[in-house]
Amino acid sequence: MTLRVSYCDPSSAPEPWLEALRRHLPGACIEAWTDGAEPADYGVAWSPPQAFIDQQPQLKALFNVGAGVDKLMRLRLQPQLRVIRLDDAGMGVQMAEYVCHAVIGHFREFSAYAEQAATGVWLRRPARPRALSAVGVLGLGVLGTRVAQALRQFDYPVHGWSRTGRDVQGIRCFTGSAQLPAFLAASHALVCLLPLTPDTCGILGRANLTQLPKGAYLVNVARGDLVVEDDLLTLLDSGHLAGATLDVFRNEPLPGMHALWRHPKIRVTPHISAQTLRDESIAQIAGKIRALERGEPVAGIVDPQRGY
Ligand code: NDP
Ligand code: OXD
Repeated sequence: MTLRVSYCDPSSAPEPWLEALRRHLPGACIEAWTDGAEPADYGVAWSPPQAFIDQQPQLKALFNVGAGVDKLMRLRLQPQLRVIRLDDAGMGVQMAEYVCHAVIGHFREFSAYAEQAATGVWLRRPARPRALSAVGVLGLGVLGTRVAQALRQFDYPVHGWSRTGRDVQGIRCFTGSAQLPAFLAASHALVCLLPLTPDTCGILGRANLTQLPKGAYLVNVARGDLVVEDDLLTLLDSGHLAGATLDVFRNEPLPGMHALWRHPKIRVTPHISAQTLRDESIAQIAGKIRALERGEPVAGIVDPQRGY
C-alpha cells in the first residue's frame, strides 16, 4: 500500500517542503493537508490546527518541523500518537554561533567599542578576567549541550542546568530546582535553552533573575514565554542586568511599538538563532519514517508528560 504523508504549516508556502518530502520519500503520496483531506499515515507539521489532529486519528507518528514542541503540546493529541521532534538537523551549529557571538560581544564590550568608534574615541577598556566570565546554560539537551561545548572552547567557565542529572565533559552540571540558586549565582552570562513547558513558563522572572550577579547578561534563544518581560525591563533599568540578546518573544512577530525593540540594552533578532533547514530536516524525518516502517526505534520521541 502506498504510504501517505500529510504536510501542514499554516505560516509558509508548502511547495518547497512537499518537493523535499517527495525527493526523500520516492513512491510515497505526499500532500499538503487541507480540511477534509484523506487521512495520512504520517504527519509533518509546524503549528497545525486542531482539525489536522482530529481528522487523522490513525497517524503512526507526527513529526514536528522544529525542535520545540510547545505548540503541538497545546493541542489535544490522541494518547497513543507519537510526536517526534527535530534532532539538531543543522540547528546546533547555528545556535552555537549565535550564542557565542552574543556572549563574546558582551564580555568583549563590542557595543561600547562601536559607540567609541562612532565618535573617533581610541580608548582601551580593561580586559575582563575569565573568572568573571562564567556562562550558565539553562537546558543541557541537544542544543544546550552543543552551545555549552562551543562556549568552553573560549575557556569560559561554563555550567549547565537540567531537570535530570547530566554529565557533559568540561561543564559543571547542576540539577533541578534545589540547585538553581547556586547555578544562577555563578552565571555572569545566562543562556536560556529550556523548552517551554508548564514547569518552565515564566522561569526568567524577577525571583530568578535577581539571583544572577549584578551586571549579568541574558541571552534567550528558547521561547519568549520563559521570560517575564516587565521584570526583565525593570532589572535592566535598575542596572542589575547589563543587557540582553533576545531572539524569541511572547508575541511573534514582536509588535512594532513594543518596548523591547527600543530598549538601549536589548538586542532583538526575529527568531533566527537556529533556523529549520529544509533539506536536513526532511532528510532526517524521511529517515525516521523509513525506520518506523521497518519497525525500528527512532530518536527524538517527545514525552507528553514532560512536555518536551
Ligand atoms: P531538548 O529537549 O533536547 O533539551 C531540553 C533541556 O532542558 C534538557 O536538558 C532538559 O533537562 C532541560 N529541562 C526541561 N525542563 C526542565 C526543567 N523543568 N528544569 C530544568 N531543566 C529542564 O531541547 P533542545 O536543546 O533541542 O532545544 C531547546 C529549546 O530551544 C526548544 O525547546 C525550543 O523551544 C528552542 N529552540 C529555539 C530555536 C530558535 O531559533 N530560537 C530553534 C530551535 C529550538 P533533561 O536533560 O534533564 O531532560
Ligand atoms: C524550533 C524553532 O523549535 O525553530 O525548532 O524555534
